[in-house]
Amino acid sequence: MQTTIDPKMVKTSPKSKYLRRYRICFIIGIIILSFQILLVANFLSQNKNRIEPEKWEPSDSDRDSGSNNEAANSARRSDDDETNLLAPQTRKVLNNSIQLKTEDINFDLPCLITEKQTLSALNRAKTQKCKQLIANISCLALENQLYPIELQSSCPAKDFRIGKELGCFKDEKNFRLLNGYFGVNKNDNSPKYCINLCLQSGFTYAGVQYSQECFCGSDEPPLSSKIPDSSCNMKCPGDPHATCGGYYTVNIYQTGIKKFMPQIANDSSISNTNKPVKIVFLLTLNGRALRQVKRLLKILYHKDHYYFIHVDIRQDFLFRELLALEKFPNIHLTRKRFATIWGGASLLEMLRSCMSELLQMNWNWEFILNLSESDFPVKPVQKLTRFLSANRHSNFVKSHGREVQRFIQKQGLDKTFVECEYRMWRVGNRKLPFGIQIDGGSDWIALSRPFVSYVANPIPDSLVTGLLKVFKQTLLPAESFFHTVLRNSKFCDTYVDNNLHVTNWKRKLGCKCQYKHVVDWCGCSPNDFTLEDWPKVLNTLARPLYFARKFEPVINQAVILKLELWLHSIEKPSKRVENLNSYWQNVYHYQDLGIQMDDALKTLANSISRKTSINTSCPVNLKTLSQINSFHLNDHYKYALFLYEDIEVAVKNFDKITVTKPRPLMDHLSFLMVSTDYDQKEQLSRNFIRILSPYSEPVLVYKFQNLPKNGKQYNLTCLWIDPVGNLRDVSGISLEENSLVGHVKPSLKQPILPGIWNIKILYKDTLLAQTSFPILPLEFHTGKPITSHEIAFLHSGLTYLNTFGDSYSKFLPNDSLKGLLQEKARFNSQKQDDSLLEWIDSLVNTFYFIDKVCVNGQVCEKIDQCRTTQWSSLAPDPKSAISDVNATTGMFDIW
Ligand SMILES: *[C@@H]1O[C@H](CO)[C@@H](O)[C@H](O)[C@H]1NC(C)=O
Ligand SMILES: *[C@@H]1O[C@H](CO)[C@@H](O)[C@H](O)[C@H]1NC(C)=O
Ligand SMILES: *[C@@H]1O[C@H](CO)[C@@H](O)[C@H](O)[C@H]1NC(C)=O
Ligand SMILES: *[C@@H]1O[C@H](CO)[C@@H](O)[C@H](O)[C@H]1NC(C)=O
Ligand SMILES: *[C@@H]1O[C@H](CO)[C@@H](O)[C@H](O)[C@H]1NC(C)=O
Ligand SMILES: *[C@@H]1O[C@H](CO)[C@@H](O)[C@H](O)[C@H]1NC(C)=O
Ligand SMILES: *[C@@H]1O[C@H](CO)[C@@H](O)[C@H](O)[C@H]1NC(C)=O
Ligand SMILES: CC(=O)N[C@H]1CO[C@H](CO)[C@@H](O)[C@@H]1O
Repeated sequence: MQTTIDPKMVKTSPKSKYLRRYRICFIIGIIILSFQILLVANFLSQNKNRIEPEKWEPSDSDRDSGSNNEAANSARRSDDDETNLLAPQTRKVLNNSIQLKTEDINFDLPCLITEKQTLSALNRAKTQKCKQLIANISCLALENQLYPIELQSSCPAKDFRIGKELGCFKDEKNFRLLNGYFGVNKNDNSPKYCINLCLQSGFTYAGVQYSQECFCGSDEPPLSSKIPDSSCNMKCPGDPHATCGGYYTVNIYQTGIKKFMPQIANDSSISNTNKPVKIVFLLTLNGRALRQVKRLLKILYHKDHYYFIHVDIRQDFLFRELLALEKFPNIHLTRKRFATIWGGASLLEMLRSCMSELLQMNWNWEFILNLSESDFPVKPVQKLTRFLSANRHSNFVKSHGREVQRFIQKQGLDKTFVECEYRMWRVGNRKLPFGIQIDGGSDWIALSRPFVSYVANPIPDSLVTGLLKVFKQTLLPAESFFHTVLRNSKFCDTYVDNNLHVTNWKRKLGCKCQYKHVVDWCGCSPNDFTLEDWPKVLNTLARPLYFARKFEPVINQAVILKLELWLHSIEKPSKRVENLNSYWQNVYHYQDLGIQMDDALKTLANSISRKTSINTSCPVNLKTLSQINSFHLNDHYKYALFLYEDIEVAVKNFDKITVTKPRPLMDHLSFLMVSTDYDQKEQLSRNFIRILSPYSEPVLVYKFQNLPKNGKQYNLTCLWIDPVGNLRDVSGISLEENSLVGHVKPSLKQPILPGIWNIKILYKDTLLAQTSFPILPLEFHTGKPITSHEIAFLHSGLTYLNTFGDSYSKFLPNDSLKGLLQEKARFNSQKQDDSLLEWIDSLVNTFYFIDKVCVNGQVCEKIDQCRTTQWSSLAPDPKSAISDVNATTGMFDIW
């Protein structure tokens, strides 16, 4: 058959029957072909779904709670939409035929494992202990020994009984008797299957119809719709002995639960003569934001409440520094500390441990309220106290508010997870126990003492025991364990659907699969509040919301100050408060245990001490480094502060940017820098000091401003040129009106060659700008002075072939220059001892400078005392200083 045909010819010679036949043939051919393409595409996309079931999942399903504000509501909805759009992007195709790397396993597998998810986890886990745990759990699950098959709800349900048959009813297409949920299952549908599904989703009635369909609803079907049983006569695919309705006829059953109605919280503003409740603020802390934690404690503190603090076991800095606060009898740090990862099952273990300790202490609290270092109140604590006093026995949790089956899938509740090596491994699918409702949502909660005693009882009842087994293998257990216990226990009538929090979701930024380094899943994270988000704070005013998150002073401290003033109903401080807009965050402390100081940071710190001793004629001790802090002023990173025994040095980065062609683009460049640890959510690098070593993964961070709004897209090219003049990577930046901030990450092989690297930015073959950055050679390796063996490996970089051809050669050094650079690099790579230090110092001198110096105690001519400066970490910081409780108010004074 001829494959091409000239359509003009067909038209111009309509009489030619022969050609017309060809045309028809051709068209049919095209139709068949496109149909096939469609099929293949469809197959491929389905296949992709099947191979990689990893779905996007809401980390923390906080919704904008109980909003009566239309704008806020629609904002939330569109934020939710973002999440769905995200899913395909975050999927990666897994290798379909996974083979177990048996050579990596030195124990006998307890059973035959064929499940791909398990095999993948077994291959990726590093230690034998973790591999064995994964195998043990997976085999128990396979043998149905891991989870309870069925659990009994103890939420009183009066006349409702699981599986009670109500008979056959007439249904209507446009007016369904059961309209809460609808599902089709061609293989498993049966009354039992459908009842379980509806019960799990919290519905009172389940109905099977047309053999394959399952309907759920909470409204009782009217007796008027009842018809003779013989009208329901279709067989069930999942149970040959049962009938599954018929054509618009439905067999309806009770699921055994009554219609769920969350409690409406009492309004505390209306006459409240209740005795005030005593609250435990359970602070679960991580990180090094000590000054922010103190600021939070200051605003939360009242002598009649309690402050119970869990610090992650790896964070000894925070723990050590906060211990001093135990001089207040109502502040306590637990000594039973856990290492918790995001989404990890250990979180639940930690929370239950804290709760049981709290139950045993002689503190007579009535509520536990969960907070972290990134929360801040949006109402004074007295208001919270009044509110909880009016709602004494209620439990405050926030439900996801979506369709339950969808929630289960998104949240991965139908998967078994195993936690080890600080990771949540997904090992396979599972069935949730029959007989209970599943609920979940936000993991920010306020629970009453009776419920806490029930759920944290050391000898729990069968419901809690069973659910603990399930949630031990659950991703993000704190987001659904308490909800599920609450809904299925005798406390079901105390459920208030409000977690008292407002969360700053910006899913477009926060749902970039944030946590895949610690979980086999995609997670989201809310954004930090900035001044721009202030309207969201104002919105909480008339609503029963008492906290907001997240706040992070290294990102934005201005909003924290504004909030603090707002809470104290003042416009501005009545007196001058020192360093109100400054923030210091510890990076290193000499007493730090466990985590070793970064080798590059230590190398830099030593170089800075050498640099300082040349500059000051003062007899100060620069030998012992005591602390490193990052200093932020007016929400901009300003200095790395190196505090030695009696002197502190403020170090700043030089910006090495040369713009060669300012117009029309580069005059809009607001910054350009190379760093590591880019935070996609906050759109900045968290490596403020910008230290890069042979082991770093550099990123170029850029920001443009006020680009002309002409709808134009600029595709820029970045050349990454190593210290010897080789092109190591080429990456693209695509600039449009709505992508003015961003980052590009080159793929550089480690160890990266130390020395000065260059980046050239091109637009259509024109050099627009360039910048350079240092890869610091190391004086230390894993904490010890580097050996000549390590130097040989680390300081020569990795030699590999260039694959970029000649197209950019005019932007690279010519051969004679390259020869010189290579000679120099070879010479450098052999440097040891003093000559190595000299090389380090010359790089440090090129990229960092000492802007300020102060002394502590020591008297030195012309050098300021640290305490009197406005930048030293020893300068006064009244906003974070905790002194004495004010006897009149029972609280800490603000500053
Ligand atoms: C998939 O895995 C098998 C065995 O582990 C391996 O031989 C094959 O190359 C892999 N295929 C891809 C596309 O990675
Ligand atoms: C796995 O199970 C075996 C046999 O029951 C046991 O000896 C081993 O300690 C378990 N290992 C882990 C890490 O759970
Ligand atoms: C509201 O207050 C009444 C009377 O004090 C109390 O019985 C009821 O349980 C309260 N409601 C909630 C949700 O706590
Ligand atoms: C340190 O010394 C160098 C040259 O010796 C000088 O240029 C620089 O300004 C000095 N810095 C300070 C902070 O004194
Ligand atoms: C820029 O690059 C993107 C993809 O990288 C491409 O879709 C777009 O057409 C390019 N735009 C221009 C103006 O070249
Ligand atoms: C190579 O480049 C250097 C510096 O750009 C220049 O001075 C030199 O003349 C060039 N040599 C050749 C052979 O082009
Ligand atoms: C204690 O608080 C009261 C009321 O706010 C205030 O007037 C007083 O000055 C505070 N006392 C001290 C010692 O600051
Ligand atoms: C249920 C609960 O209390 N959850 C949270 C308590 O606070 C930490 C953060 O510090 C959350 O991650 C928990 O999930």
